Amino acid sequence: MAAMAGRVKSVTENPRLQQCYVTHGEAAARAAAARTRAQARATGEATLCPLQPQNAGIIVCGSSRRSMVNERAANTAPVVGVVGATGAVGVELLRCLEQRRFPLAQLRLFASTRSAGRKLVFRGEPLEVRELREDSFHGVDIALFSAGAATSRRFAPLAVQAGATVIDNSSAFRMDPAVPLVVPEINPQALRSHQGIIANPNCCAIISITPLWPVHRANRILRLLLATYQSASGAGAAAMEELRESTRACLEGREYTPRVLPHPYAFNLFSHNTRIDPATGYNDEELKVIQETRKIFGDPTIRVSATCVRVPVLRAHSMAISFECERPISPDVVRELLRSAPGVQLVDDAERNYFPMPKDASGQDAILVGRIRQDLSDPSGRSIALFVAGDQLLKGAALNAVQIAERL
Ligand code: NAP
Ligand code: 2RA
Repeated sequence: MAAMAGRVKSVTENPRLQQCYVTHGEAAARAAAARTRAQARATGEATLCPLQPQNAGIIVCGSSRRSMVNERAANTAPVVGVVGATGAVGVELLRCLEQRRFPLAQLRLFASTRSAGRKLVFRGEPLEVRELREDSFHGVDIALFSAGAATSRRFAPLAVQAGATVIDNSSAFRMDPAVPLVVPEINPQALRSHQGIIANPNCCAIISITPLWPVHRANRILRLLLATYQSASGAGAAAMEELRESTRACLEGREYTPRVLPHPYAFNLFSHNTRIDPATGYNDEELKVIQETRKIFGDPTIRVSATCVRVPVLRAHSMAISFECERPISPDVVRELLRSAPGVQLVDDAERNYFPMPKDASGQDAILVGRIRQDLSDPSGRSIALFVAGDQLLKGAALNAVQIAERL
């Protein structure tokens, strides 16, 4: 969270917000106040959140219907809502907020009716999960969504209307030109243009291109080929359970009928469980990596191809990557560029045959990168092959979202 400094301003002093309240009502004024706060944070100026319920005090304005609302005390920490708090990503969002000591006025947890009433522990205290409803966002400043694209499409606009800034882990808004798609290590400047919703990219896109960004800046990448080895947790908590259960059944010689994923998972691997696009033959996961790479890099000309595969690993995705640069490039130059790259850790020990593994990447913030070598299929010396492993629940989802929230 950017440090709050400078003069404190409230809606009572801000004629634009007062007028907005009078003309358009509380929800619109709250949205405008949220935008003002974001701008103020970007410029280092502090504001009050006067339309939030936990602010004490009174502001008086000229609406004929509602002339008074509660104004908060000068509390600049936001109220954060986590939508999908009980899921594989949701649980990690809570951990990231806790471990990174994210400043909070309040944390509210939401899920479906199935989990309403459940308690999750946050900072040592049990917090009740509430059913997500249309009026859930009253007083929420930042809403972290990880409950699938359908839920985001329905509820994210309501959250924005209520004054929240949404950081969405689903694919619902990623390719919307009005929505920034952000990896803080790559394109933090895109956050400046948000209009209430910020999209967190696809996990494979984040994990594969974060280490490539320093290379792209030094020697433009023209073409990128990748093959993924995606873990069960990428398909949610239920898929992790299916991997455990089916493996147990297989070892005990019992029949197991898959319920979550389309194919037997134990001691097997299969093409990613998303729809195949009839026009291209690529599945949706592969198309996301292709399109999102272009948007995040701000380079519509980069040529990308991907083959996405689900493997029987519980956590952390891996990728074999090959890329072609504009000019010749050596493995040593890539190693040097990555040694100081943010969010990246080199694991490239040829002597011990020790390279990135999902086991090592699990629970780690950093994306592990190794097996850096010249791609021998390109005699021009412009291509490099490497291997990465990254925790897709963390950098591929929860951590990236919290890093974005820290910049608001
Ligand atoms: P998950 O483990 O299946 O969890 C889904 C969460 O959403 C649960 O908390 C569930 O609540 C909640 N939910 C489902 N339907 C809901 C509804 N109608 N209203 C409110 N809450 C609802 O899935 P996940 O893996 O965490 O993925 C969540 C989102 O993050 C997806 O959009 C996914 O594409 C995205 N994502 C996932 C990963 C990953 O590695 N898993 C990475 C990047 C992005 P209940 O407990 O009540 O069912
Ligand atoms: C996966 N794209 O299938 C997901 C993670 N969101 O692994």
